[in-house]
Amino acid sequence: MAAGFRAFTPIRAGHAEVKITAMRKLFAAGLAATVLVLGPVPVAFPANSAEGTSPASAHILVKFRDDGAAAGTLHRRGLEDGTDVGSTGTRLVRVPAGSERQVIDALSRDSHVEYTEPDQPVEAATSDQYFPRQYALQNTGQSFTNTAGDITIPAGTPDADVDAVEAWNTTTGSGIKVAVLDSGVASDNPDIAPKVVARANFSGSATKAGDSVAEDYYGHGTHVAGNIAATVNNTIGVAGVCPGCTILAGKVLDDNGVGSTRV
Ligand SMILES: [Ca+2]
Ligand SMILES: [Ca+2]
Repeated sequence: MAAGFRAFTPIRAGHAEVKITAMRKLFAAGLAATVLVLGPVPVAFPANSAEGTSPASAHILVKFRDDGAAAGTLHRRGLEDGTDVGSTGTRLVRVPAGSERQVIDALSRDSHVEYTEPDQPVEAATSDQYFPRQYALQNTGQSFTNTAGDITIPAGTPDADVDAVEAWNTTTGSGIKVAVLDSGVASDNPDIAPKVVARANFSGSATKAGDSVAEDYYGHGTHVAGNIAATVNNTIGVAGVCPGCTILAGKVLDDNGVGSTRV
């Protein structure tokens, strides 16, 4: 190998870290950006509710570490067994109205209890079509089926999420540009295309005749960009975790999702 020659290292979307010095230089020249590293695409699809602010409902939710200890633990506090909430393993337990927080505090200190929380009214957090499946953003213990309707995703653990809905009350990332160095971003995707503020093609795939920009014919980059900044509350697609962010679409993987460190 000649001195200074850098080995050609194939990179496939989702499998490896990408080091693209040349591209960084080009992007950095005109754009301040956060550089993403390619990684496995999270299976992120909705959870469609946010906790309301109404307090007392005379019920609380309780999940026990050992369900065999549930009845005894509740009876010692004068509470009934409660009813199962779906297949989550959580119980809906009736408590005296106004005592919800007091009972929760007491049960939270019990070693048999995994978690307990108020049973509060919820309201739709966003109108996005698939937000009810985005349990990574808002996990209410929801169960759902895939778009084909042939796979059922079992209920997860409520609140095992990134608290995206709560975070949006503080910031949606407005003013932040995120560089997605991937297979490009589809210009005809109405949920993410409006968020793309710059595009550059560093891949081996030339823009095809008729394309006004370097398109994403592989799909991975569009998926990643959508997870980041898909338009929220527009009734379509998903909600991005950072819906106020904009996207710098750097196409470094070709139309087969392959690139190299030399770019
Ligand atoms: Ca949460
Ligand atoms: Ca959307």
